[in-house]
Amino acid sequence: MSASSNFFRSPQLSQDFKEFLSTLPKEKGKDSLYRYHYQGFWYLDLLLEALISCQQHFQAEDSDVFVTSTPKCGTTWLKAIAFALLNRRRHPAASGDHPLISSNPHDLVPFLEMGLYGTSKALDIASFPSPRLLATHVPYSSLPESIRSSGSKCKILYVARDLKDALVSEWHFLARSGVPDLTVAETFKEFCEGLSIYGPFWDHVLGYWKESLENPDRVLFLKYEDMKARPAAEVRRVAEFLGCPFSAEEEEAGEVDRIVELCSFEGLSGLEVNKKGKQEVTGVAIVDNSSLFRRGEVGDWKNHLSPEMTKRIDRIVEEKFCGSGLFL
Ligand code: PAP
Repeated sequence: MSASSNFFRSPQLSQDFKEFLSTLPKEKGKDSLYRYHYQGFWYLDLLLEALISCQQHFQAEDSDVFVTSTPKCGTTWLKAIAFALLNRRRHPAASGDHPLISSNPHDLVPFLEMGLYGTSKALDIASFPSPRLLATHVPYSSLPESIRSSGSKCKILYVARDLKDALVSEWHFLARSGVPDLTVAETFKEFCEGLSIYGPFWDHVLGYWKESLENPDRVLFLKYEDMKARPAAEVRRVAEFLGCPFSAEEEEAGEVDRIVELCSFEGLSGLEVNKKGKQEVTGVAIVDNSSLFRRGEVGDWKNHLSPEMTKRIDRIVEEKFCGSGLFL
């Protein structure tokens, strides 16, 4: 593919950081942008600069809640659910002026590294209400030490998804957002080689999976497919994990179902803000909010991947997950 991407903005990197980048292994993606290998994962330069600054400066608080994922696995959805759960006293799901009705979930739950440490957008952490609700695509092993340290009590929600659906979702998203010549075969190859942004996909998923087994009070591992199959049960699970389980009165009043409905694909994608609004994705690109809501289904990969592709990617994932107890 020869098209140069207009998806990501030209980075304004410092000289010191450029020198540091020159020491890292790099690979050119099919979108013509370089990925840099840092601590075992692949990053675009601007994301990496923000991550390193975040690693050096971010101080977690015990009450912090993080929505984590590798891209296209259900971040927007889980952000909405976490926001609705934590704020339900102030904003009951049925209230006509709920913030999720007028704001995209990404505006309500900013990305830690790009929102707070990115060059293009600096939020003031001091102004965040408690508990602070933030998101990140950063792999577990590269999270700032204050989040991972053994004494930390902050809560981490992680959502994973069938790699095949994530890659098809990523391909559509990039094609729609300014990389129009990208083929699904090119995206497939990049995922298979572990070169997707924040990839390798399987290492990202396994990092959080292992941590969820070792520290189940700290990391809750969710699957997109489970959330689609039984949304109310998964919403209850998230509420319990976050220490805000539904009371008998709330159950009786139907608050669980209201949150499920408010945060559902149909509920969010039909809102004016998500049909017409725009979004600064991780601080590096402006995209239509509608591009974050495509089909919201399980198994759309069947419409795009050949039997050979399916066989190859399933074999890779099976090998990588072998012995972990994880099935996606
Ligand atoms: P991000 O990493 O850019 O934030 P993310 O929200 O993780 O993206 O993933 C987008 C996918 O979630 C899209 O999947 P698709 O391309 O297969 O359709 C999007 O449609 C889906 N999605 C967004 N909101 C919801 C929701 N409320 N319920 C179910 N799926 C959703």
